[in-house]
Amino acid sequence: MACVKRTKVAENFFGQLVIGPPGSGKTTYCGKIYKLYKEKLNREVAVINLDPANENMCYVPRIDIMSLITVEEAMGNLNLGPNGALMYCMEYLEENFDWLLNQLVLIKNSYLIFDMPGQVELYTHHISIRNICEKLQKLHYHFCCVHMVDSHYCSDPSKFISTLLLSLSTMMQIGLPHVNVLTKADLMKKNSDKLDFGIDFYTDVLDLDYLLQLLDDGPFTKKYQKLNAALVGLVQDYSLVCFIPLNVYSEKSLLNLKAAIDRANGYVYGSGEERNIQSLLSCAVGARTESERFDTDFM
Ligand SMILES: Nc1nc2c(ncn2[C@@H]2O[C@H](COP(=O)(O)OP(=O)(O)O)[C@@H](O)[C@H]2O)c(=O)[nH]1
Ligand SMILES: [Mg+2]
Repeated sequence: MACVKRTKVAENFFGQLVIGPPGSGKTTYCGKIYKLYKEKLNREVAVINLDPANENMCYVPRIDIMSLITVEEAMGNLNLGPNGALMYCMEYLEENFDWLLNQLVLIKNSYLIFDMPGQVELYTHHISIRNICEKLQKLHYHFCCVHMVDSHYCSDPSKFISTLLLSLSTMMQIGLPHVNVLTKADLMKKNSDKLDFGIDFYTDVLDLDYLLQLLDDGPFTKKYQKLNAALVGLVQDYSLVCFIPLNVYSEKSLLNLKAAIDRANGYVYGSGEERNIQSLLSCAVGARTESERFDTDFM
């Protein structure tokens, strides 16, 4: 008689944490990708707002931190400024983790999209969001960070090197799989004649020696040649940062990003959604699929 070993398979949950500086396009993206998943891809999906100062939600959140606490309340009750109040709200959420979890467990079989607050210090050195993610990971929530940065920062070498450092330090601090995104790629393409390099220079981040030359010649940064070399060297040594361009108004662009995110958080393996041999193979070697190769058609 065949001996069948029964093991209880834990339920897995998948999703993405949409992070990035204020105004980078997080909320707009959450609204658009929610619609795409739901209406075009038939994926059960829920958006969760964890930004306690979110003003322009273009979706109906399934869970909303603003019903627990808002930045305005924290400012008024504790006499804090906007940044301090936001930090407080995230610490309050960490203390009230059960408030979040009790609602999350009610959302069955849905892919989760978290619209996160924008202050960068929450991801570069504050600990609450990292702690919340760690707790959820232990409960079989498989997330990746979708880190949105405005492509406007490509317009100036010193802004671009800051962007690279921000992305790198966020990747280190949060410790989740990461997909870095250059948002508003439509505007980037429109203004590409004003950029120092071709668009793929900013997305692929392969050879920063050219950037170093510009920094060393810049009116402000030429004073700091050793520092410039050290910063560029740091980014190159880690060799972790590259970007996917996103024009949120283009379906092709959203699908291109979706493919990378599905691989980063493991959704492509763990869900019942049709698996694509090509993407599995390319994931195994860490490559991009043909359709994900840099393509300016959609920008
Ligand atoms: N042209 C263009 N504008 C965008 C894009 N994504 C977002 N925006 C605009 O950027 C602004 C800030 O977006 P929002 O989603 O509120 O940013 P958040 O603060 O990161 O949540 C809004 O006016 C959006 O319409 C894009 O891909 N292209
Ligand atoms: Mg927002």
